[in-house]
Amino acid sequence: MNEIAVTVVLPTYQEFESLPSLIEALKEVRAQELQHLQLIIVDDYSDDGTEQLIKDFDQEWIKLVIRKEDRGLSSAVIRGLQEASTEYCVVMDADGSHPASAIPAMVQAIQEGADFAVGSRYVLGGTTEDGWGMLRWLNSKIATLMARPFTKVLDPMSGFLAFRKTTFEQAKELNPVGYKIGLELIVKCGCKQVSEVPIHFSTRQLGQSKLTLGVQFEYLQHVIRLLRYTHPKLVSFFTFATVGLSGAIVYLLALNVLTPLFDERWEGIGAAVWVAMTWNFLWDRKYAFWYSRSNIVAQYLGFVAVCSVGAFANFYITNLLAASNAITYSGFIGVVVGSVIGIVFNFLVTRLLVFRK
Ligand SMILES: Nc1nc2c(ncn2[C@@H]2O[C@H](COP(=O)(O)OP(=O)(O)O)[C@@H](O)[C@H]2O)c(=O)[nH]1
Ligand SMILES: [Mg+2]
Repeated sequence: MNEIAVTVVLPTYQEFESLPSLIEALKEVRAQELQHLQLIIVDDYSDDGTEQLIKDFDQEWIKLVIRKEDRGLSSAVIRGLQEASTEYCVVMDADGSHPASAIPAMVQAIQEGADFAVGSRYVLGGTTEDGWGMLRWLNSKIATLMARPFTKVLDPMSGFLAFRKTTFEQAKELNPVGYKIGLELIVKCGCKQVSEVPIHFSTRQLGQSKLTLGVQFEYLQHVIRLLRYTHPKLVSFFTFATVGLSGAIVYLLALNVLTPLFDERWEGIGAAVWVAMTWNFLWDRKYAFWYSRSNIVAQYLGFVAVCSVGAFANFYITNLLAASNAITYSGFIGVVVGSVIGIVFNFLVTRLLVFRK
């Protein structure tokens, strides 16, 4: 393996205490197996002595990039990868969780045909150090489950990664927001064959974890973004249907509030139809057709025109039944009929004509 050139990208934020032992471990890997190993540390201006520490090490194979403007784990990783000029790249955490000794096996997995390798806790032979609380464990399990639609990898949450630089360069629409850069790369680089190399995942000994509640919320947004990327039509339709359901409830509420305010019943029903239609438009534009950002007024008029068939059926039936029934009951039948007529037609036609890319 000695001829292989590998760059290890290490994102750091206040890892002054953990860095020395990791650098020693990487030195060992260099001495034993990968003599051309390079290290790029991307530090987000920790200002904790990291800069002096690396200066004191004074090794030509170690490069320190200090970012003063940008922040965040994923964008730091991307920055490091952009700076790498070797055939192979490895990404790992600085806190000692990831054993440097697994790097050669991960690179070898790529050489043997995998597109991507992850250091895995959950594949046969992988282990996690004791001491994870119930909550952290459950958290990790749920997060892993949520990654299921994108990859069959058992440990998709891993931040210990290896791949060819050319694989990274294939990435489409990389979004550096969020913590799970491994998952992002597997999806956006279109990696089919992901190899899992068993590792022992150690608990951080020094310094603080940066995994906060905010980070977990970001993960939820990340999963939605990835779903939009991999299954855009399905996400659109599912969201459109959900908004439609909420619109039906809004319609029934509006009927009860508005009909008593008008002299004629049909006026109140018309107003409720209009309220529900506008409600649907605003949420559909924001979430079901997130990618379509043309003129909102033109889109609104188009939306109203397309939805008018179902909306009119709803209006007509509600008005007809309301002559002999309670308004909520009449409205319910009306909105069900209107929705059945509208759901597929409105979705397809607004998607095609109103909410274009
Ligand atoms: N450059 C940079 N590195 C970060 C940032 N947040 C976390 N890291 C690094 O990413 C790695 C994983 O972070 P860690 O806090 O251990 O997360 P955990 O293992 O999920 O608890 C460590 O090397 C951190 O120093 C950040 O905002 N910028
Ligand atoms: Mg950690």
